[in-house]
Amino acid sequence: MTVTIAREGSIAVVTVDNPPVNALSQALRQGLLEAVTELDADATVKAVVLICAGRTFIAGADVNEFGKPPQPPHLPDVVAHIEAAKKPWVAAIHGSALGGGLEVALGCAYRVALASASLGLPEVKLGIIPGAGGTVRLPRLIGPAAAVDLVTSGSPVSAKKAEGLGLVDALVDGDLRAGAIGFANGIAEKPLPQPISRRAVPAVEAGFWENAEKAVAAKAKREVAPLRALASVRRASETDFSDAMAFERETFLALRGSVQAAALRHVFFAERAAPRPPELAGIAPRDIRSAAVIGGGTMGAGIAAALRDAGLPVVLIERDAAAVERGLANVRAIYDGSVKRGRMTQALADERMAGVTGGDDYALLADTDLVIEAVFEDLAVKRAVFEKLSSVCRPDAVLATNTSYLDPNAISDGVSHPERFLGLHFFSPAHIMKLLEIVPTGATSPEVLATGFALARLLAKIPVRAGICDGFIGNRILKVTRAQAERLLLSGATPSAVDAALRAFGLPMGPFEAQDLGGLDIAAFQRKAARERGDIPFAPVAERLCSIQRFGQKSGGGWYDYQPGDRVPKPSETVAAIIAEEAAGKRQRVWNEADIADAIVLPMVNEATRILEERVALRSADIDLVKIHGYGFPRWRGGPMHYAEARGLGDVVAVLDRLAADGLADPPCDGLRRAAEVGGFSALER
Ligand code: 3H9
Repeated sequence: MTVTIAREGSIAVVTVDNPPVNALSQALRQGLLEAVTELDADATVKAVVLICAGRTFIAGADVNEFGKPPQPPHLPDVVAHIEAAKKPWVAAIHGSALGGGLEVALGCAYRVALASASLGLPEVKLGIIPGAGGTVRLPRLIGPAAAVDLVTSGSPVSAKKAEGLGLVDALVDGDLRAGAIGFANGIAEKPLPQPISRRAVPAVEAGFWENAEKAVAAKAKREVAPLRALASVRRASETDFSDAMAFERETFLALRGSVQAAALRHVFFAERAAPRPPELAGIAPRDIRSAAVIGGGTMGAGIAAALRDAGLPVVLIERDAAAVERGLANVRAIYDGSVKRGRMTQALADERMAGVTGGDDYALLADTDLVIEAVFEDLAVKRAVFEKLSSVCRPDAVLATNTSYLDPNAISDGVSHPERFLGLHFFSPAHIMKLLEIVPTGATSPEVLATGFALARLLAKIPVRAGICDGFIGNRILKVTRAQAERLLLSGATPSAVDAALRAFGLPMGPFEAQDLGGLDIAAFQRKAARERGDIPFAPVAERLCSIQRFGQKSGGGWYDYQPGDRVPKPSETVAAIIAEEAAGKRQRVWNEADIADAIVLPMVNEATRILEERVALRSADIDLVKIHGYGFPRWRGGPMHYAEARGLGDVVAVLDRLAADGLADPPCDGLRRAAEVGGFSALER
């Protein structure tokens, strides 16, 4: 039974049990409606506690139902019934009261919560707005300013903060059920409080809505839902309850079927599927209780902080005492930064730092469960590290390389017990970036691969399995992005036009701005290594910029010029002259924003399809996660593969054919043509 009723004296306890997160399925909505009717009719009941079994209070509408027509009873009606109940309902909240879950709680006369609980309306993160009175009741309960924050950000607040806002009436210590029953007994004889729907919305200062609109629009960029959510709170504040409810519902239903909502739902489910890939079901990971990092540079320090933040004791190994000190200072700088930004207390930072020890003696790793190598990208240097690790570490210790473009098979050559070796490719800054590419070699055991995924869960990262090729999934696609960007320069586009077009598409930065920020020297170094392997990377302009020491912001100029102390990119005459020389004799055309975005994004999709065909990625959704979490691809577009499918693969093929005919892109690969014929990438996912 999804909804059951028990009695504790004159208090009825309605328990919702709909694993895993008590999402508001049709059966649950029906069960709640019937509970109201039954308890209204029961004269022995004075008050009702609504509580949930399992890990959380109701976490929202059932996202699985969003692709289908809404089934009655509709949630707004269920909430209205609870609000109109003859007995006071008390929502007893643990875990998360989210979306429709919070809306149900807003229908209750009171809300009590464990201090560890959180409450929020995350709908905008799914491309929709609350659809059961969230935008209408919230401003009536906590005022428009706080309601705007909650609804337009989609971020939950802690129960303690919610209590301060007036969203929670009391915090419960210890046993929630007992505490909530105690609270219910305390209010059972009191008159029912005025339903939230009948309360007035407090007035706002002049200009409040205009300012809120500017702030929300600036943050949302091209995402639609946040501004629509704001419009709904505004309507709720300026009109009566039933008109506001109708406006909210209409907006909710319109957005529910939108392209952005479908993309965000796709990402929601892809993110939840990623940590538990079906091919590893039932394979037990090894225990990881201690970790070490070899190399204390930016990457190594970030990885050390990520491991430490997950509660592991960490040893940082460097060449000599001075390098150990520098490495530890790099880790400390990360924690100092967190304290400065208010993300962490000094005491917590000190505690984290106390769990990081440094040394230059590999013997310190004799009993470490996991060692991650993050030294210079040089095969001989890395091999030397693993030779030492092979001789000191336990045979069951997991050994990982953080290489971003060397071949892990070659690095692991000579490692004792090679089944315990794998690639763990973190993204910089490693303590912040969510993506983790997990790269098994030919010898990695399933158990060690499963350990990589378990580690990602521990670190709260999004893991994606990647096969071995130059650049794995993410950097291999990035190479195509950059090559396409240069192709456009040679055919009439400017760096600023390309960057502006990709920002308009939704990326936080264009490819040239991004290279200036990160430094052109890193890619130049990688191209040199690629040439030594016999590849022919395409970067004629970037090569020339590097040859005159234009490495980006750090050298005062790269693709753009920079004034000293100013990071604002200015078009560069030097660069324009180099582009003109390189473009001499090539056909020039006029580019608009949409064509530029197509000429960069669709070749990315083409390369991603090859990656799928070659089984370097197992699922197209994995590629979407890589681009969203590692490279800033707009989440609301669902990632490049979802974007291509939503746009229509036939159209993607046609555009690529046209670009290829003009020499501006590779023609669509066979896999892409095949996927277009059947209308999706699942055909390639074998
Ligand atoms: C809404 O409410 C609209 C209303 O305003 C309008 C109504 C008219 N539906 O994240 P986890 C599954 S919009 C269906 O790993 P955690 C998830 O796929 C909704 N399934 O757990 C996974 O399945 P599996 C607003 C859901 O403990 C399993 O539950 N609500 C839903 O780390 C565990 O998930 C939200 O956006 C759902 N709503 O975190 C809340 N939620 O085991 C989104 C989860 O098969 N959910 N699943 O892989 C969350 O934020 C987290 O799941 C939560 C638990 C914090 C609750």
